[in-house]
Amino acid sequence: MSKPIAKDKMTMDFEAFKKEVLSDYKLAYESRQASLIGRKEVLTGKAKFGIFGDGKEVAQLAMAKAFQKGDFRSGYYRDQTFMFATGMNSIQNFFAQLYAHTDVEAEPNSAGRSMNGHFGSRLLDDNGQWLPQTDRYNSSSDISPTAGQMPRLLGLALASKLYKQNPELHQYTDFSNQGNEVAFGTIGNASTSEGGFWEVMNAAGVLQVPMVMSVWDDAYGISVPAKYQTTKENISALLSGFHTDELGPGVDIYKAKGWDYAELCQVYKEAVEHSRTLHRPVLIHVTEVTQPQGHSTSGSHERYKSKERLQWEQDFDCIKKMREWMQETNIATAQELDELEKEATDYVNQAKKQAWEAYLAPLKKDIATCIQYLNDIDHPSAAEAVKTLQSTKDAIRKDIGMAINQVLIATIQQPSSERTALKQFYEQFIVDNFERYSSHLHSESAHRALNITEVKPIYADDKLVDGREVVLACFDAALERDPRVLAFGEDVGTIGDVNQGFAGMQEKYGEIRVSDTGIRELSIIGQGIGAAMRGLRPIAEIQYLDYLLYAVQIMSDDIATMQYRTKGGQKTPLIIRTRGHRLEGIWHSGSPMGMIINAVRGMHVCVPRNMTQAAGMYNLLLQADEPALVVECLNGYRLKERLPQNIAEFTVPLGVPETLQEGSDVTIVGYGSTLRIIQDAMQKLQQLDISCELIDVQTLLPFDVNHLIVESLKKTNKVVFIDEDVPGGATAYMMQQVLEIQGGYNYLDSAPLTIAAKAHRPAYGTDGDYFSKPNAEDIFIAIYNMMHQYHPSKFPAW
Ligand SMILES: Cc1ncc(C[n+]2csc(CCOP(=O)(O)OP(=O)(O)O)c2C)c(N)n1
Ligand SMILES: [Mg+2]
Repeated sequence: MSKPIAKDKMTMDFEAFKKEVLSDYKLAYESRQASLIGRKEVLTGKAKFGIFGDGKEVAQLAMAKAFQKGDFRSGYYRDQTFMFATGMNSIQNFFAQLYAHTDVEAEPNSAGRSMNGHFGSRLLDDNGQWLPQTDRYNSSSDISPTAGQMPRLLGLALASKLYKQNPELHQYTDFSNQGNEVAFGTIGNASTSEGGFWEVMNAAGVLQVPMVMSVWDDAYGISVPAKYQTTKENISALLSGFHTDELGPGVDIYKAKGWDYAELCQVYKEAVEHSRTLHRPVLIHVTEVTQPQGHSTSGSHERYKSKERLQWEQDFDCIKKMREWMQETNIATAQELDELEKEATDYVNQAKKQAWEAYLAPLKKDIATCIQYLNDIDHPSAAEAVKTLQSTKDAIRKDIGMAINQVLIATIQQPSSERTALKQFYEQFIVDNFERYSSHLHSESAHRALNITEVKPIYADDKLVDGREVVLACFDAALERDPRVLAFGEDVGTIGDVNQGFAGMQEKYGEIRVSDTGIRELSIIGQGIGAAMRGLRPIAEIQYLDYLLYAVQIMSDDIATMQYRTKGGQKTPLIIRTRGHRLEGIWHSGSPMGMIINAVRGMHVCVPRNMTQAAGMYNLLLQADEPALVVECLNGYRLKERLPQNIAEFTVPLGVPETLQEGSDVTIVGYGSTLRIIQDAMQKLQQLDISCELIDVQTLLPFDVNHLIVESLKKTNKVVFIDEDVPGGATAYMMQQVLEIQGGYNYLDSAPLTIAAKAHRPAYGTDGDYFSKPNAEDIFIAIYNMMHQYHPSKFPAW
């Protein structure tokens, strides 16, 4: 009796299996068509640049099968098939991105801001609040720097470990099902040459996190073959020492061929299950991958690939091989497949057409409106502009901007109500395009940092403690209050950081929340980025400001662009803590603030002068949903401060300078450790009856949002900007803000001045420091000379 049932079941299973395989094949074929057609769209001028996932289709089908709801992807520009297979992108979305359609519904990855192939899912709702993650597939948003996806990937995987191992986090079911989620990384073979790849693989092995790293190995990185990229031309062979063995758990290595559907499905199933259940990182080396159209639309691969290689790529094309396999195993006939391919091609052409029409529709509307305004203007330039707009094929917004501007210039001497109407239309056009192309540099949610209210510190008595005890009390309160808060970095765990700001915290809150990391600044920050994207509140510590440079790349490329490049679709409210400005020597007393603030627009940069201000900023940032860097003063931990009674609640608002001393002759603007040196100089100046007003900017980004500094200039009519950065660094930035943005030049009676460190790094020793950085004597002389020039009879030459 059981036999026929089994046979039926087999037949049913076969039918289901066939259906699944055919549906996979169809999707792979559609994806291939999207690549082929996409390239044509670029070459015919409808899109500017194209980079496609052809050759990588079949492996991505297998990866998608193992991808579950709640999981995350952190990948790169070849992953279109995976995005289609998981439904995170449609083919129409794909073309919308190719055309740079700025509508977020049409192009959910980046609202037209990123070039094609830069994927990402919407993690936030329209108000910037987290959407649930466990009920859907998730992809972090791609960036172009090769291996730039790696640091973030580590954090996405680490979050699962944190959610699993800390029972207090089990309540956050929108973010994790007790840590059951896997973070999937993808990377090209050549990009594994980057340091960040190796750093993250090692860190993943140390941390033992559920991370599945796929390498799409097509043996090239643009034109450069594997022999110049990878020792022995084999990344999995190189990584074999990472494999779990008798020495301990590591990163388990799998291999599969990029054209072998059955093998890929099997390997992905096994590897992902292994990673998910054991929380073990794995790497899947997908070999024998091709690039049918070469690297991108920028050039052809015939220039650098041999005839043999090109022939091999044709023979081992994954779609061709999958088709052959389906025929050989009687899954489908040639006729069935031909039909399916035709359907797929039609479908893609249709999607392309719809995407193009949807992209053009608002443009056409804007052009029609613009023409209406132009037609109202009685001037030859307007008729000319209309003609140009009408004859330009697929005119874009740039054409509108140029046309209107041209007419406004030509009619500048002929005011009319029609010209005013055109000008108003132009002004609205600028506003609309600001929204399209420049919104969301920062969070625009209700929780943005500038929305968090100030709570002043309250003091019970005048008792003084070491500065480090103030930040320690603040961190203790934060860890106590919110299980999502965690801190990590070099020496942060056992000893509670090199300056004891976390002393005893690991003992109190456990290793899962306060932990030591390896010496790997880039991935410490990456750990924070990914964890913050999954709803946690990490404080990632970089031991000294001088070593932040290792992480500035990822801060700049990933953190600072995240809100912007997704038009508010993703955020990473990570706090980076470090200390700088002053200790000893070339690599322990740097203050490269100009470099930093210019690299991380999109983040906040706080420069608290003491530990109380720092604590107030941490308290504020922990309530906000934005990423920030806090640079504490290295020489401030043992200086005495009062401990606020409301250490857990008080906040220091961002972008609000504080006047530390009032004065009438000169306004001095500075921050951080330098303020104490300035105060020394001010005492000397006071002896000669020069009264200085000292302002601490407190945060460089944002900078004096209420324009308080210019109010001081109105009184003193003179201004000096002082810090320990190189000349023309952050002092130049502060000067631009005050003189240009705040209109401070209107109130000046003498040339503005910047006083900075020497252009070199600070030399070692007390004298090295004295002659490298602005000292009280330098500051005195510079300001005295300013006063001499202003009033030579009262202040004779120095
Ligand atoms: C840091 C950085 N350097 C250089 C580039 C330019 N670039 C873009 S893709 C690429 C080659 C990447 O090759 P591979 O990792 O093998 O990926 P594939 O394109 O072959 O899939 C290069 C050099 C870049 N985007 N980022
Ligand atoms: Mg490659």
